[in-house]
Amino acid sequence: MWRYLLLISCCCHLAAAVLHQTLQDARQEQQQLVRRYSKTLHKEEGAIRLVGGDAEYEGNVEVLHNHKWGAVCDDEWDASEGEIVCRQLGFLGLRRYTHSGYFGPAKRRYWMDNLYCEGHELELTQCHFEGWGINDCEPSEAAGVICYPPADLVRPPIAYSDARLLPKYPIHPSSRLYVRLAGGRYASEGRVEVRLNGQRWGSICADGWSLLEANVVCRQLDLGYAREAFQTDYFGGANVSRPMLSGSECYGNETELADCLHHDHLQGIVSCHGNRQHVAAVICDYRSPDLVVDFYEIEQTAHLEDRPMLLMQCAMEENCVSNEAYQIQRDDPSWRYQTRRLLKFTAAAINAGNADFRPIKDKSQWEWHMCHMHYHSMEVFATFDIYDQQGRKVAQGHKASFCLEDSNCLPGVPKKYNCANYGDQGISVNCSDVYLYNLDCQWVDITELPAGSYILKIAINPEFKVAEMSYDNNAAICDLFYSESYARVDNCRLSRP
Ligand SMILES: *[C@@H]1O[C@H](CO)[C@@H](O)[C@H](O)[C@H]1NC(C)=O
Ligand SMILES: *[C@@H]1O[C@H](CO)[C@@H](O)[C@H](O)[C@H]1NC(C)=O
Ligand SMILES: *[C@@H]1O[C@H](CO)[C@@H](O)[C@H](O)[C@H]1NC(C)=O
Ligand SMILES: [Ca+2]
Repeated sequence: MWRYLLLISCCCHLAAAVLHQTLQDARQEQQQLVRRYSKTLHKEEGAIRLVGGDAEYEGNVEVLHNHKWGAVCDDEWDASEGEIVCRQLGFLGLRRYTHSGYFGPAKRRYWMDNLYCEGHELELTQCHFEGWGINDCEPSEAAGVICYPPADLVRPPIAYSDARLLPKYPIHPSSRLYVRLAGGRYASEGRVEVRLNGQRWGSICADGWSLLEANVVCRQLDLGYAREAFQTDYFGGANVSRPMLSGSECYGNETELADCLHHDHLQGIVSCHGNRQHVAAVICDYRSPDLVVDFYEIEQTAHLEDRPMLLMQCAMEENCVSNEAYQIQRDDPSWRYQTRRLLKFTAAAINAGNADFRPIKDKSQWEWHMCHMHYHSMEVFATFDIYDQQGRKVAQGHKASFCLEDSNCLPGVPKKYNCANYGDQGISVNCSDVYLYNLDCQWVDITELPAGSYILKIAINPEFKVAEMSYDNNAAICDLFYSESYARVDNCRLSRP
């Protein structure tokens, strides 16, 4: 009897203590929340907010700099950045990060591009980025988040219904999905119209419409490959053609749009956000480039180098070292004599398509990179990442931009593109652009990586921003063995970024 009472009393104490701790944690959390909100409220430098969503915990990200709000670009935007945003705003965490103007196009100038957060940052402005206002982004590249709703002590948890997180399915086999293009100047372009058996023709919601979906439409219609994917009313908007399908999401290799995922058409769910006039549209073309990673070079050339930071000032300006290096630069007066351990390798991209690969940006918009003395025509051309055996990213190279040129061509194919002297940039059919291991930034900084077995992933055109025939050959996934004195890369295979 006593024992039971004792036990109960113990339990009560314990429960009370836990509750007390929970309440204290919650209170602290709420105070932090209030502090961060007040930062937004009082328009302090570095404040962030979400715009364009249906609830306070979702939207495109905007950041305050010089008393002006600005957008954030989706180049290199992923879960690590989204997590910082959600936590900075006091939400419980990130449900999903969004890109391609998921919550509508950017309405303000871009303040931040190529953000890179390590995960410990408390605010977005503590992460690495190109510098205030430096970007190469179109309005359709706005970055956003959907956070978990806030911890709310007063109100019961919000019962939220988030249309964008509705389950998605392929078109049910009992229905047939017909597809056509309408409103274009040529048969090969227009808004995408669909008809489910028994219903009328309608358009597709613009939200999230990208080259992956557009490629499937062109393939299904025997019109070749997507040259452009638009979210637009240029070929007639939602007034002309009401959306009949939403949430469309293709992997890229589907033969028909019906095989891609969509919101549940059997339940009649059509959920559009962003600009409600805009619908999905494409331009198809039989000619298209197709870059392929040449992994043979990677396996042959991978090796380690310990490089003094003294020799890495350009690389540091271009974000080619891990964040720890910047900390050392700030905190250690003799930082120049410290070294970084680099995994270096040669990588090459071959154009095996039937059209030249050209940068998205016009020459006039290229950025001059003082350090490396050439123009960068494409901000995110390649990514180099290292994952552990559980699939967690443990190191990443920041070699985001390149100057594109014909380094080697098959016999009989003349070289056309050349970076020197403000030359035209691109990769011709049957030519390859080679990035030799001795180039600056052609590495992953692995100084903090413990010895072990890892996966090295090298991807080109990783965000699908330039049209290609296929993206299934744009990445090489390789085994990496690292023993502190040497590194070996082998068993590479082609994959999607
Ligand atoms: C679309 O319809 C809305 C409401 O009926 C109208 O205000 C708008 O002007 C229309 N837009 C176009 C492009 O026709
Ligand atoms: C597309 O690729 C994925 C991943 O490689 C594969 O699982 C799927 O079966 C492919 N689908 C088609 C239609 O080929
Ligand atoms: C590229 O090479 C392939 C295979 O060698 C050949 O069939 C094709 O005609 C070449 N294309 C051009 C434009 O050189
Ligand atoms: Ca490709």
